[in-house]
Amino acid sequence: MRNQATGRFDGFPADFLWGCSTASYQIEGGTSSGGRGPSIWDAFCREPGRVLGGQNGDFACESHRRWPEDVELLRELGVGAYRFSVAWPRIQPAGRGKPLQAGLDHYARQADALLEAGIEPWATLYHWDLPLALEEAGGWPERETALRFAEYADLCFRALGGRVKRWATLNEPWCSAFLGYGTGEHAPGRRDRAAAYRAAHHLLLGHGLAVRAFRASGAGGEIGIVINPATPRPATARPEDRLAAERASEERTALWLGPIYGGAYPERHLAAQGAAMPIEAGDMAAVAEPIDFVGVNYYNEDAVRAVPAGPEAPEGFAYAPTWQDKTEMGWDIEPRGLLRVMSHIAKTWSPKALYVTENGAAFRDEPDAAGRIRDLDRIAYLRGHLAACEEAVAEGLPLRGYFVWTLMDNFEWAWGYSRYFGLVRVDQRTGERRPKASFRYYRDVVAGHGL
Ligand code: IFM
Repeated sequence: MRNQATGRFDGFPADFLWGCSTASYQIEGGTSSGGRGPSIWDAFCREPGRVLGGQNGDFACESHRRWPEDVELLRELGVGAYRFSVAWPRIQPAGRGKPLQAGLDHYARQADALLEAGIEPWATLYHWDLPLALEEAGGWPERETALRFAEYADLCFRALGGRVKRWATLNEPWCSAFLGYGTGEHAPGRRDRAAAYRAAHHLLLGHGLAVRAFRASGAGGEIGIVINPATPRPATARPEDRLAAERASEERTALWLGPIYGGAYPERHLAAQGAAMPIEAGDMAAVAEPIDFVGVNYYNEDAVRAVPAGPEAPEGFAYAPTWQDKTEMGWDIEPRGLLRVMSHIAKTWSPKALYVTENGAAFRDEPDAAGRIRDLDRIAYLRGHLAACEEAVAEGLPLRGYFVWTLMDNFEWAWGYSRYFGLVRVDQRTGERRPKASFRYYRDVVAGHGL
């Protein structure tokens, strides 16, 4: 809040939530335990050349077995919330039908332990591990997948709703649609831009139907969606670059929040891309079911300039070189971009609440002679982004919480185990967890309720 007398930031509101995020396939391992069925990531990892070093999530951080250790780490960190995802193939191995009790029990036990530790469980229903059987039936480009997702979500609300009070339907549906079906960098690895747009619509439809099921279940609590929006800045102050920057944000931002809040897709974007959405009667009303919050996953900000529209640049923009330092992912470090993207969302769609549901950075993390990791670059990254959160709150944006990505080093998708985002190092051979300096830094932030 901003102090009325001094005009300065006066601290985060008392109920501001500090948390940490993870995702099922990235940490759980135990891919055939408890009757879990195969997911698109299990299959994708086995295709040569898809994942660096041919690695996979079979072992990961072994959290399916070692989750009590994770809860202990979270307790030590002092966070108020833990955002994890439910693996759909643990609940419905083939993506449909009767739920597996072992799968539901697993998440119920974890949620109970979190509650007992004073940590609120935040469950994401879909963080990319689609049951393989559904992909074999066509995957997200098919409407059926949206219907199956809503059914699975309903099972989760009814079984876990007494314990879990905050739900996110999807994590970064842009990645599921465009990296999964457009560029093929992610599972299932298809390269078909038209299919990516069909997937986008069905992801949103699944989201909306799940929100409806949540309200009907009477579970109580809140539900929202987690996106990875982008508002690239114009490379220069030229009006054409400003317009190019606006166009460049649509695929990551308005394509998702436009239908959710306004019931319509950004027509200019669809026309420029020659994309057609497979909309059926009633779909847009379902997609626009009111939600309680928008989760913002933010890592970096790009700069764009206007170029002549053509096959390589259908929307007439291109990414421009920048001056910023980069993380190990090659992503620009630009904390103020977090403020800009949240301001844009707040001004354009007025969500009831915003949460930073992921923010963090990959660095090399070389241990010193004693095996300690003094990851000062990660600490600087977090400090910069927390300062942007302070500013967001001071400006009156409805920012209600912040979650670090991520608790521990894990399977970074197509990068395998080569990119470390964790506050805790995980020994890939033994699964042993060892907190880094950034873990202690974030513990201080949480203890001091801010920077
Ligand atoms: O690891 C991912 C996560 O699964 C989704 N958001 C971005 C993270 C870093 O790439």
